[in-house]
Amino acid sequence: MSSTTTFVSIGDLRKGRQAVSEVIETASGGCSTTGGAGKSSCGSSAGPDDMPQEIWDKVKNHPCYSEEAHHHFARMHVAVAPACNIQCNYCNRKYDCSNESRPGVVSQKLTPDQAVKKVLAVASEIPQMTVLGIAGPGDSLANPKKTFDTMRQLAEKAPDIKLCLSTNGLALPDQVDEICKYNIDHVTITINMVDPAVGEKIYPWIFYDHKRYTGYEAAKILHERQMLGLEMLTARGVLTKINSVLIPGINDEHLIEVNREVKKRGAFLHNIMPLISEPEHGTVFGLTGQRGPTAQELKAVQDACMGGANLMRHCRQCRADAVGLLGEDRSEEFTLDKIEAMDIHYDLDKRRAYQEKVEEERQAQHQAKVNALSNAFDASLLAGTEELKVLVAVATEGHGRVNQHFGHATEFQIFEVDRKQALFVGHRRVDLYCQGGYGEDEQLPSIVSAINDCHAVLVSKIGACPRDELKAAGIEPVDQYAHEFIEKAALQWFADYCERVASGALQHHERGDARIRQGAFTGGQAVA
Ligand code: CLF
Ligand code: SF4
Repeated sequence: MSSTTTFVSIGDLRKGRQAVSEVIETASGGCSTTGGAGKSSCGSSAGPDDMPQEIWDKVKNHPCYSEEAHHHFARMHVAVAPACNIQCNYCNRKYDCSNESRPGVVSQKLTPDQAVKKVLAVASEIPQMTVLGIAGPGDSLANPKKTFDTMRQLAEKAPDIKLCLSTNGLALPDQVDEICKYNIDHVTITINMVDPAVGEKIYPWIFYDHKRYTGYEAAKILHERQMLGLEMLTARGVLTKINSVLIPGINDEHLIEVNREVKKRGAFLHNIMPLISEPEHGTVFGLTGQRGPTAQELKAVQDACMGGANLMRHCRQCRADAVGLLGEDRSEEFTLDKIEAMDIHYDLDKRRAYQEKVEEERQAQHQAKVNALSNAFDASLLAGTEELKVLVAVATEGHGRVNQHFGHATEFQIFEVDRKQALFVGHRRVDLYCQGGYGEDEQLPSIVSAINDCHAVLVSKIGACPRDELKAAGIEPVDQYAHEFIEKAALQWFADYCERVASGALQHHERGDARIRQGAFTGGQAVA
């Protein structure tokens, strides 16, 4: 059953709906005068040419809202929101919010004053930290006093930091005014369904309007509040991202409808994340054996949503107290005792100067990609390769470059490359190969299987043993683009790959069941 507009309103909900139509009609007077959706082509890998300037200004240094920005800019979370007003079957309160965090206890819950001090400490040490998010460990809006106390102080003391929060959406319609008051112009709502029949398999209960609801009724209220909150935010110009947890067999195909419905309501981005359900986390799904999706299943659902709401594919399912670039965690450097000993100096000019340098590097990366596209593909040498499209895995420590040793990678970024573009499509976590200075050969099969749909892996360096193992699995190890920008390197490798295919030196095989045979890398870019 489609769920979007036909439900009977409940009490305040009815008032809320009336309120939102008023807001929509008077949208230009809100905390921002622009609609949230921008032009239809804007999205996580979009640039300034794809969206209005005022939207670009909001996303250009937000590592979650801009795929390009995540190579250069950092975010941090402060764990000031411990309580939650709903129960998700993928969450255990002893762990971080599974919506926004990978499981693992939050090291320290903070008061708003402690949180503000921590933000100023991180800002003075990490000038590329541009975004402060409140993402749990419970729900930010189930703890409105703590959340908005923190935001209010930061809006005054750290005016250059963008404010961001994530919520399950139940309390959202009541808090939109507060969100706008503190200029929180990025909000994430976790929406896993637009049909309560699906929702009741995910949410056993909610606590709403002083009452506990269960089953279908609970999911229906949550759904209506989520849709209403989304409409209210986009009407006020708040950039709104939707997170969805992909739960195989429960909402996988349904997420295509979710994507359609949130696009209709002006969502800026849709981030489809894999369910994490290890039994040791003690969640309902973990204990009942509900599995998460494979990387390939995740990509298939994301691909099926292409053409709808724009997709974010670089999410790292951060902890609720994460600090640093996406995918790295420096929170251990900023524990309360360490902050006490720090000389905190929040220097706005120094931060701006640093961020300008980062912006220059980012433009250089963009230009390198444009140049590679116009120079790398010599049509006369590449006949018959026009339709080729392959995945490559990249080892990177950040700054948008191929700058990590194979053995030091704990994840690979995955790019889909053809003759028109190198498009970031996700990342794959892997076990560390190099431990204590030595390669752990027993890790290799799991690393290879994590990237077994890729044709090549781009690294700054790689040892003889993993190189042989990758080649045997049909994955080309490539280290001659060390420290180059990623897209440029991927496009140049792909141009060479196409040349080898066009000349007959190499036979192209689709990855998956069909593997390139061992020994096929006899020329060109393969690392000898
Ligand atoms: Fe944090 Fe979320 Fe704001 Fe980003 S995270 S509150 S939007 S600043 Fe980002 Fe982390 Fe994914 Fe969240 S990578 S889990 S999407
Ligand atoms: Fe857990 Fe977040 Fe769901 Fe609340 S909204 S139950 S904290 S996953």
